[in-house]
Amino acid sequence: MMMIQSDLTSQEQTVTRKKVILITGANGEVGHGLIKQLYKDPSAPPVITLDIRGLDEDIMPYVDSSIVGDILDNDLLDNLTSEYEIDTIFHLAALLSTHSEYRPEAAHRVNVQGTVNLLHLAVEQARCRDHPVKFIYPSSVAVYGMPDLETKARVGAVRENDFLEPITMYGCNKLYCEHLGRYYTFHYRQLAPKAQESGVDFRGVRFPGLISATTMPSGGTSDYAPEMLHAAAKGEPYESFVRPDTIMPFMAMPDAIKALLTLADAPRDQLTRSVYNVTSFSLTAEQIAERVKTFFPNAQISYEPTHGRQKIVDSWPAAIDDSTARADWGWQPDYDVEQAFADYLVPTIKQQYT
Ligand code: AKB
Repeated sequence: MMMIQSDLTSQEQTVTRKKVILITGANGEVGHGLIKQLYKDPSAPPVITLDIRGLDEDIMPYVDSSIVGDILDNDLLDNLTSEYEIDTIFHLAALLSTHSEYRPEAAHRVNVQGTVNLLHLAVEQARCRDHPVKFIYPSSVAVYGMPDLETKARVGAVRENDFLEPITMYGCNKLYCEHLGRYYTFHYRQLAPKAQESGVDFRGVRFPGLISATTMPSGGTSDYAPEMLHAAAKGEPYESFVRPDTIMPFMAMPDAIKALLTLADAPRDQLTRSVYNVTSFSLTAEQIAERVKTFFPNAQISYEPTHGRQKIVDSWPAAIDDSTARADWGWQPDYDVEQAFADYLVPTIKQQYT
């Protein structure tokens, strides 16, 4: 990718700003894992975080500074530009699928306008530092919309360009933002008299449902899987809001962090797409319950499907095909379903609740 033109005077360019990685929505479950992993990497620039909620106390020692604020606050984002040289943005802030259905317009503001604001920040940063800014974006299996259960069962793993008719606000937001990322990277201001690249190097992954042993998701529709496990570990009964035969793809949290970091490190010229599927294993709700009961034999799991959330998970594919990520940047998960439960989820969760 070419170098970015700079409008700054040489005097302005000599003002040194601290080189950092910015993580938005850092106090969510992906953010926590990502921060800890980046902290272990001596070659990674320090991390600054931006979240509407304060960062949890136990994560504070791993970051350079944590800003409490809104990605819709443009003044705040402008201040970041003047203070920091942002090398990479992990834009994790979003309202998840269930929350977004209750507040669709708010979801659009946060998920779409928030992303536009961060993309604009990346353009400004790239100009100031005369170097591209990596923009790492977690998209979701929610961008897909399977027309019916028969098709879902018949087609199995879907590829990146198939069935892109999401039925949720969140899915629509994620799909549109994937396109925005591609636009900013390859077509930004294409009619300007002096064509100039934006300097945004956008890379996205479409995550399946994520299961973390240490944090609970909030506001998602794939949440029944982690909720089932955490309830069993705490000795509490759990009522699943989807049918036992409901199937979708999942991944253990450490693999989600691995996917973000591996994609961020991949050489640009090896990437053939802006957004890649990544996945690990597909299970029905009943198969998850059976695994949970293997490790927590007293778990009480029942099923009380709610029409709306059931319909959302039914619209997501049973599996996603991540062969392009495997071919382009060597993606492969560390945890298959056996390892995810036996080596990561169960031991970590037992430690947490005892
Ligand atoms: C959600 O349920 O909204 C998320 C997702 C599948 O992206 N976990």
